[in-house]
Amino acid sequence: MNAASLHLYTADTPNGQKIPIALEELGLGYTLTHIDLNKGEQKTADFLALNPNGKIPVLIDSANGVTLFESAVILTYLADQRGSLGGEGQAERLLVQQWLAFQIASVGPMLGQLWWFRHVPPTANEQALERYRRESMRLYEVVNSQLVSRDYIAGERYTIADIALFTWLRTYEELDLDISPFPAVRAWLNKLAQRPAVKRGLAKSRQEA
Ligand SMILES: N[C@@H](CCC(=O)N[C@@H](CS)C(=O)NCC(=O)O)C(=O)O
Repeated sequence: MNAASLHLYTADTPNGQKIPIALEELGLGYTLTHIDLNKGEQKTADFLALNPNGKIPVLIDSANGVTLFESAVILTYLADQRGSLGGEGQAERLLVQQWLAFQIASVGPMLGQLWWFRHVPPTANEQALERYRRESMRLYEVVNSQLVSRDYIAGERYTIADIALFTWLRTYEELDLDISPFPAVRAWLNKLAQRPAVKRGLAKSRQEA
């Protein structure tokens, strides 16, 4: 891997924002193609050749002949290549992977469904909204219960697991969720939002930088 060899396909969504943030944190240069999800660019034949699942993000590292989809795997690849942000020692590395899996398997799907049921159907499906709202609040509580006694989700070090959870948990206003019962999550969100690399990564996702 070298800076010139990295090309990212992404969009301004929680899964899409994670990778520019990690690349900025790791100080890696990269080129970037924005995929217009509303136009269905993620379902074109060219894109499906990169990711048969038709979703962003996708990272190509031409120096290593690697094409990767699934954001947790891309984050792990970048952290491994750089020897940074992936946790130190087996115990911490496993904790990072555990919280990454929790984000991918639970936080993303539940908050994603809540977003869809809030913003897309012309008439509200109250049962679906209630189910995904309750489950989302429960997941905020899980994260809050950890952050009351540690600085970051996997311990005292900032890692790719924080990045993955951050881009999702910061969307509470769009989801109409009241996070006042979770002060540790709010403080952690504010802390991460102030990191220069996080600001740069979000701006890149929005095509502002
Ligand atoms: N588990 C995947 C989820 C990827 C994902 O859902 N991407 C969304 C944007 S956040 C997407 O491409 N949606 C467009 C579609 O499904 O057509 C990951 O973490 O990379």
